[in-house]
Formats: sequence, C-alpha cells, structure tokens
Amino acid sequence: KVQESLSLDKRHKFWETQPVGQFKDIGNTSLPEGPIEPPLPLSDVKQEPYNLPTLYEWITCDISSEEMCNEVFNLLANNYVEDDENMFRFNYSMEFLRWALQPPGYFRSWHIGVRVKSSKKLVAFITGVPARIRVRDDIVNMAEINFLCVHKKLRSKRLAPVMIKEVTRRVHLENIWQAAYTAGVVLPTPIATCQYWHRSLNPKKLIDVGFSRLGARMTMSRTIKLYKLPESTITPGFRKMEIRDVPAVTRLLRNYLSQFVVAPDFDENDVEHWLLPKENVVDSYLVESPETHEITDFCSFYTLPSTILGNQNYSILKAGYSYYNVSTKTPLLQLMNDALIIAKQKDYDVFNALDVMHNESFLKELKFGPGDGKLHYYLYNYRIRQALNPAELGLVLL
Ligand code: NHW
Repeated sequence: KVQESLSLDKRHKFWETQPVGQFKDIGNTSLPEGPIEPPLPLSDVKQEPYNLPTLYEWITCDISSEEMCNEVFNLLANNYVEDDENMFRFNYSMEFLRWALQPPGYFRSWHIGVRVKSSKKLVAFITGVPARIRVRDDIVNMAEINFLCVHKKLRSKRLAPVMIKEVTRRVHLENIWQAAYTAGVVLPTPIATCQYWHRSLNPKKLIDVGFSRLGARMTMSRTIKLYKLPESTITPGFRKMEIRDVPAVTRLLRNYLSQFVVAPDFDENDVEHWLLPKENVVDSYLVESPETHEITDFCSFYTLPSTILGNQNYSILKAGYSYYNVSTKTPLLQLMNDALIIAKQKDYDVFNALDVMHNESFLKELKFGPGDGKLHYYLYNYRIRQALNPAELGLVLL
C-alpha cells in the first residue's frame, strides 16, 4: 500500500507524454474505453529513426542468425531482469528467444538493437511481436512489447524512452496503434496487477540457493515430504499435444478464453506456434477421452531458467511457467497436479503461475506459495475504465 501510493506521486517525465492511462485519471469514469489517440495517416509517421547519443547506432536484429541470436542471448543473460535482492536473473535460451520473437506474421523491423558504433558491442534491445488481443468485444491488432534491456553500464541515461519511442514508430509503420506489455515496475497505469505463485519441486535446492526458506517448525525432510509428487500422471488419456491436435486445441482454447475481459484471439496458426511442444521451450499436454477420443482438457507451461548469482553449488534454476490451461472435464486442480508431475519428471526445480484466469482455484491447494513482487499488465493507447482483477485476464506474456 505505502509503496503504491508513493509511486502514484512520482513524476514520470516520459510516461506523462504518452497515450496511456494517467494516474490523475484513475477513478474518472467519464473517460471512454478504447483508443486514447486515433491512428495517423501512415504518411504522417516519422520516416527516420529517433536520434541516439552519437556513440551509438540502431540495428535491426536478424534473430535467425546464430551469431545475432547469441549476442542478444548474452546481453539478456548479463543485463536483463533480476529479483529485488539480485539473487537470480532470467536466462532466456536462444531457442526460446527465437520462439518468442518469430510468431506468425512477425516483423523483423520490430527486433531492435543498439550497438556502440566503434566496437559494435550490443548494448540495448527491445522487441515487439504482432498479436490480436480481444478487449471485451473488440479484437485489436497490437504489438506485444518485451525484452527491453539496457546494459548495466548505460542505465539511468534516459535510453529506455528512446528505445520505446523507436519501437512505437516501427509499430506505427505497420499501421498498428496499440500495444500490450507487462513489467515488475509501476508505470502509468496498470490495467491489472498480478502476483506470481511458486510451487517447489526440488525444495532442497530451492532452500540451498536462497529461493525459499525452511518454514517455521519444518525440517528439511518434512519439507521434502510435503512437496513430494506421484511418479506418473493420474488422469486417464493424459498425453503430449501433437500437430494433429491443433484444430481441437484451438476450438477448446478459443471457447475458454472468450470468458475473459482481455485475452489473445488465437487461430490455428497461432496455436501451432505458441502451443505445439518445443523441447525446453514450451510443453503442452491434453486429455483425450479414452472412450470418445474427444480432447476435453489442456495444460501448458514454458521453460525459463534463471541464473543463480553467486552460489557455490548451483548456477541454474530450472523454472516452468504456467501458460494456457483449459479444463472442461478434468478438474483444473487435477490437471495442474498432472502438469506438476510432468515438470518434476523433467527435473524442473520450481513451477510458477500467476493468479490470472482460474489459477486462484488451484494455487493454495497444490501448495504454491505467494512470491514477493507483482507483475503489472499495461496497454498502450487503449483505455480501460477500471483496473481489472487478475482473474479477468486471459493473457500470459513471456
Ligand atoms: S519488463 C522488463 C524490463 N527490463 C528490465 O527490467 C531489465 C533490466 N533493466 C533494464 O534494462 C518487460 C533497464 O533498467 C530498463 C530501463 C531498460 C528497464 N517498462 O533509460 P532510463 C518489457 O520488456 C521508464 C517501461 O533512464 P534505465 C516490457 C521509467 O519509468 N518503462 O532507465 C517493456 C522512466 O520513465 P519515466 C520503463 O533504468 C515495455 C524511464 O524508463 C521500464 O536505464 C516498454 C527511465 O529511462 C519498463 N520496464 O532503463 C513499454 N523501466 O516516465 C512499451 C523503466 O518514469 C510501450 N521505465 O521518467 C508500448 C510501445 C509500443 C507502442 C505501439 C503502438
């Protein structure tokens, strides 16, 4: 509470100039929902890139190139998001980055880097990918913005606003005028504020590396027993998703996502890209009824390891993140328990989930614990009258 009211008082020299919901407008229900600014004729979009400080230059990254992808991987591995205590840093794999950045209809021009002119060293990055996002009854073409990163040595020099303006310009050039993004920091103005929950799969390692602590009146062996899971999944007909399942999974998912206020509008191409299993990137399982062969339930998670900073014994935390889950016959609790069993079989240390969609209904019972820190969801150039509850969100960004 204290932190939130402090952040409401902060000036945001950059964000105050942007078409986003402003803090001063919170509670003003007379403002209409929808686009804040109308689109411009494409001929009015600035044709040249924004100016960078003279030592730096823009590049468009070819993420298909092994060398370029490796440079991006290294920038992020050393400079991307850390937890508040600087114990862990996201370590997106090269395969993951390619998956995240090359969905159907992606624009190479939205994969933006900044290099030092003299040394050619990559020092900053920002990306967008196209997505159709439904907000209530409107399907809006948007950019999903992610991987904003400025090298640690170049922080607090107002480079981030230039990166954001440049990606905005390149999105506008494709005649797209809205965007969605998430961040751990409070900016003007979240459409929803969510919380991460963590389910220990390898409690001993998590405690050793300082990810979690031994509970009050708990021993290590009681803790290990508490988090123990069956060796194999329980639901009859539970199996990995295959390419032939794309039409059925698309129908299941579209129908499920239609109940949320904000959700992606996935077609079969999107489902094939985002949900067909990709080793060490995304895992998807479904329930095929043993009698009718109908696909009744679906669950998925993506793989995002973190580097463990400064631990003698371990260097990588293997984490799975709950992605899209649909239950129609199998109770969601049982489906997610099977997802945990799979993750445990595959040697994940922890399984994370946000309190979005129907996740609240299984978090406590499946022994997830609340994390510290929040994840705020934002829309650019689209006003929502009132902040949403996490359970009204049907969108997971990577
Ligand atoms: S959130 C992850 C962001 N990345 C990290 O946290 C990595 C570690 N940190 C850094 O690399 C997922 C730097 O600290 C960054 C800021 C680069 C974050 N979103 O250059 P200055 C995403 O990637 C504002 C938006 O001096 P810096 C989503 C800040 O409030 N704004 O700071 C990205 C201030 O503005 P203000 C952020 O520390 C969404 C200004 O930047 C932000 O050297 C992007 C300070 O700049 C954040 N996460 O660099 C928006 N963090 O007004 C997309 C700070 O308050 C919008 N700031 O003075 C849509 C665009 C497309 C529209 C299309 C129509």
